Amino acid sequence: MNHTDILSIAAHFDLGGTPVRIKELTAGNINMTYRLDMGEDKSAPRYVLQRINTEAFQNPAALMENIGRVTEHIRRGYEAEGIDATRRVLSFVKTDNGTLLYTDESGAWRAYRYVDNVTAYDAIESPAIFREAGRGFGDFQARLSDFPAELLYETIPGFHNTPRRYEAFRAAVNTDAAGRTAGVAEDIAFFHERVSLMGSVVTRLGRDLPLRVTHNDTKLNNVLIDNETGRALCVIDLDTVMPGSPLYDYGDAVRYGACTAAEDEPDLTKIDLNMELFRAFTDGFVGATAGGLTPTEIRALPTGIAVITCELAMRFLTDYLNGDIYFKTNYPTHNLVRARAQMQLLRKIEERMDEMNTYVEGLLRSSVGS
Ligand code: GN1
Ligand code: MG
Repeated sequence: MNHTDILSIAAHFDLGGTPVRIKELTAGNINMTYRLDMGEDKSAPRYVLQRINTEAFQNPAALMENIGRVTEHIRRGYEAEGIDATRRVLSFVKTDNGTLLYTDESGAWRAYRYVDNVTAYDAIESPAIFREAGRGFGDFQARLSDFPAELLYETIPGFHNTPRRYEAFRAAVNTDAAGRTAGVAEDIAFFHERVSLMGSVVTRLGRDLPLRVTHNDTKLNNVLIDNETGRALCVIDLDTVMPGSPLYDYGDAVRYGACTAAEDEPDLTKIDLNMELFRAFTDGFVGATAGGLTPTEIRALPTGIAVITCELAMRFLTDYLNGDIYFKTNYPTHNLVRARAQMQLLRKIEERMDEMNTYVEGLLRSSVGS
């Protein structure tokens, strides 16, 4: 999108002026995102303007209703505790028709206040930061524990229904839309060998694992860390807040943040799971949910890491087979490279499963003893 187009979209939001600078933010794999600076001065307000990917999210109006409700719930929770919520929860801006969504032929757009003086880490710099990230996502979970789930529209049906993702994967293999299956037979077999893992959370949901309102996309850069205090401040990217399992939130964060390499690292020898980071995040997350997780959920946390890593690896390979229609890619084999990196990470996770299970058992024992 060019500068003039962005300005004309921004004009439909109640920003109190015209942006003096526009900067594209490229961290996400789904939506298009711009930062709008409303003045040269450092104290001038900044906003984020974002085009919702309507291939991924088919009902952006319902999605924005979810987000309006969830942010309002979190804001009221802080206020009830006498805590200023301004930088702790995203604040969306109304459009000229009074809703949170502006739609035209270029797409579906929303805007929110940019949170200043924070860092969204793409990679982990210290266990202390990752512990904070755990605290941030755990706290988010706790704050939504009394949110009425039935008010939420399912923005991507079956988003973390891993067995259903497997069916979509099998369909992609059978259709072979991009003519790519022949080159990846071994990669395909990897997932057929892990069918039982895929159902190991979903089949228990609503039985011994409770269904809760969860974030569902807990990459490290979706929790903002305050530059001054070093504390987790605000959880962002609320598109997939839906009923789900905290095991997926926890698992996705560890998958991404505790990996020793980038999500799309081509050199598989660099990929492992850093156990110090695993422990730091686990402590932060479990502590912040404030007793909100059952012992059965805590015991299943390591399984959550394995299942979500398998799911995402399979989603990347599915998209590669479909001809790269879902995730943004930077080069032709990008989705395949991502899939293989996540498959390698899963192998490492599988090797470390006993060690992780022992750790969470220890946490359970120490919380019973305390
Ligand atoms: C997508 O856009 P982003 O980076 O927040 C995806 C997640 C994946 C992630 C992998 C709605 O998230 O599920 O884990 O890419 N979000 C959606 O990088 O599909
Ligand atoms: Mg996202």
